Formats: sequence, C-alpha cells, structure tokens
Amino acid sequence: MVKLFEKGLPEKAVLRKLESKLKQDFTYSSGRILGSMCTRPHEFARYVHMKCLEKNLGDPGLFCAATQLEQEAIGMLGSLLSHPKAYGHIVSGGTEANILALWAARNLAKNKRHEVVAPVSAHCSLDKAANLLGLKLIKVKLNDRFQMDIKEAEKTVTEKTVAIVGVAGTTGLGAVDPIHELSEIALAHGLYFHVDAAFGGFVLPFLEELGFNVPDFDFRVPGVCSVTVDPHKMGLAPIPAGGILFRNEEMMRSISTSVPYLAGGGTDHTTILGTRSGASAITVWGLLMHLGRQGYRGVVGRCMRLTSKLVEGIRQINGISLKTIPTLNIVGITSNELDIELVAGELRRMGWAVSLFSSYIRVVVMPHVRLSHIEHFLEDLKGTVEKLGG
Ligand code: 0PR
Repeated sequence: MVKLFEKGLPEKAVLRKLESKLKQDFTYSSGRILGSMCTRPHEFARYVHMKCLEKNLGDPGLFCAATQLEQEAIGMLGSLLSHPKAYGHIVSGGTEANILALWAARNLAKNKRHEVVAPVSAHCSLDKAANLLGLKLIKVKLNDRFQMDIKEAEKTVTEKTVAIVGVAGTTGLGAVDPIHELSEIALAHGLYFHVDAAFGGFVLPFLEELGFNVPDFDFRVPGVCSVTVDPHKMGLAPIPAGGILFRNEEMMRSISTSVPYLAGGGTDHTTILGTRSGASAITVWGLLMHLGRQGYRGVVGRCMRLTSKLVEGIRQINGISLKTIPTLNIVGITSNELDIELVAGELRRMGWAVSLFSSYIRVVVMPHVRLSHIEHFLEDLKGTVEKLGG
C-alpha cells in the first residue's frame, strides 16, 4: 500500500522509483509484443504531444487553434476515407468512437427500434455501447472467410432494427465484412450503417495504393453513415487517439449537448468526454501532415512484407496452420492436432505476448515488429510445436 506523503520526494528520487517500477512492463522495442494493436508512437508525435499538453478541446473558445487543428485532422482522415467533408472528432479510442456512432443511430431513429445487427466478430466495445445505450446487439454468424454472412444479416434485420455495424479489419483476424452488401440492406430498410475500421482504416487505403485488391469499405459506399478509424493503432499516434467520422452534420448533431457557461463562450459538445485532450488531436494533425500518404504507405508496406514472412514461416511448421489467409497485418495461427491454448501458454512462458482467441493465436505485425523478431518468434513457435508433439 502506498500512502500520500506529507512532504513530497525530490524529482530524482521519484524518477528512480518510476524507472524501477516500469521495468516490469513489456516494451514494444523488445519485439516481444506480438498481440497488440498499439505500437511505439512516432518520434515526431512525442514532440508535438509534449508541446500541447495544456490544450483542452472541451472549451473550444479558449483553444480556437487547437479546435481548428482537430477539424483539419478530421478533414485529412475524411480525405483518406473518401469524404473530405466528413464531420467528427479525435476521441479517446475505438471504444468511444463506436459508442458515439450507436448513440447517433439511436437518437436519429426517434422510435422504438432498439436492435443493432453486427457480426459475431465485432469488438467488445460494441457490447459496451449497446449496454450503455439500452440497445440489444444481435450477432450474426460468419461465412467461411470470417466475414459477416450476408444472408444471415438480411434475415436478422427486422422492424426492431435501428442500425447495422460492419467491421473493416476485425480484431481477431483482420477480416473485412461485405460493406457494399450491408450498405444495400441498410439503405433498403432506412437503417443507420456504421463501419468499425478502427484498425483497418489506417491500413486498407494504403494497401489499395500499394496495388492490393481492396474492397470498398469507406464513405464511397453510399449507405455508410459513420466510420471509426483509430490513429493510436496503425496511425502511430500516442494513446489516446481514436477517430469518429460522420457523413453529415445532422448525424453528429444528434448527440449534441449544450454547454452554455464556459470560459471561452458557450458551445455544444458532440463527444462523451467534456475536458478532452487537445494534445491527442493536434498530434494526429501533426502526424498526418508529416507522414502524408507516402509515409503511411511505407509503414503499411513494411508491415505487410513482414506479415508475408510470418505466413511463409508458419506454413513450414508441421502441426500448425493459418486460420485464414490474412487480409491485413493480422495473422491467426491454429492447429488440428494440438491444443492451441497449450501452444499459446508455452509461448507466453517464453516471453511472447501473443493474443489467444477461442481457436487461434493472433499475431498483429505492428510497425514496432522487425524481421529479427519474426525469425526469433518462428524458431520458438517451431520448437514449441515439436515439444508438444505436432
Ligand atoms: N474496434 C476494433 C475493430 C478493435 O479492434 C478495437 C480494439 C476497438 C474497436 C476498440 O478500440 P480501443 O481499444 O481503442 O477503444 N482492438 C484492440 C484489441 O482488442 C485493442 C487493444 C489494443 C487491446 C492493444 C490490447 C492491446 O495491447 O485487440
């Protein structure tokens, strides 16, 4: 137990304590974190973030420049997702972005509809959103490519449905749901359609530019009302930095709360948080400005090359296989012969921070991962599989 001292310690003493405590944490630079969607922030992002720590987007009248920079960041994210005139905010992460989307869907419906149709692969933040908003999440099974099954989705939509959610880059396997088909269902029934591209939003546009065959998933698809896209995942931004983009102002205004008394002048909040980080939004602005499409294309291209190395390596190990051919830099490793939970347990004992889903291990090849890390991991994976009798 730690009590608050009467007299504080000198900075040096606190920093010594801090350094020693922090040693327990995993670090991205060790290459051991292979199951996270976050990464080491870009050096330039650290610098910009430090400069802007006091900026509060909750009181936009005091921080007009910060507010404008947030809107410019939204414009750049919008142009990445085929809608430079999108409305939205840099928020705390994908969870908040998904909550905002379903909040808007519920408010816009103005009736007793309360069911949300989403794939079973949807991120748990949608369960949280539904729970908070008094909505019921109905989960649709997947097809053999781990995408939401369209026939099932169609059957699940009823007069109680308020929204459909599709995922562009699922948490487990990076699958992209059939966004066009879902959009058609949403348009036919007059439903709100949200796309969770928290991870894929910073990957798919660059894959397309790199010549990969990428399905439309963004505002090019007519029924898409909002998109989640997170800079603190593949965008190299420091935590917290999520993104929510709405197709039009009315959608964003549907979740507005008036705050008339602020020091900078009355305003409307269209986020959950009141006081919120200007540093995060400005850092996203700075990174998008600095890296541009070319910079992010380089990051994504490198992650995909390493993903291919990992895939080749897995294919050469008897006893394990790929859960599916990866679409993004997310790889699922499974086995017909071995208990994959035992494999994951052994890898974790060896110091590898991999994720474990019900039938597969997930590796996310983030920008902090190097070729040497992949080679080392493959050696340990092979050793583990052989030891467990694969
Ligand atoms: N939507 C999708 C598709 C996601 O994968 C995630 C998070 C979210 C929304 C929610 O985003 P926030 O966590 O920013 O609110 N996916 C990661 C995951 O569950 C979150 C994460 C990241 C977990 C790093 C652990 C970790 O070390 O894997």
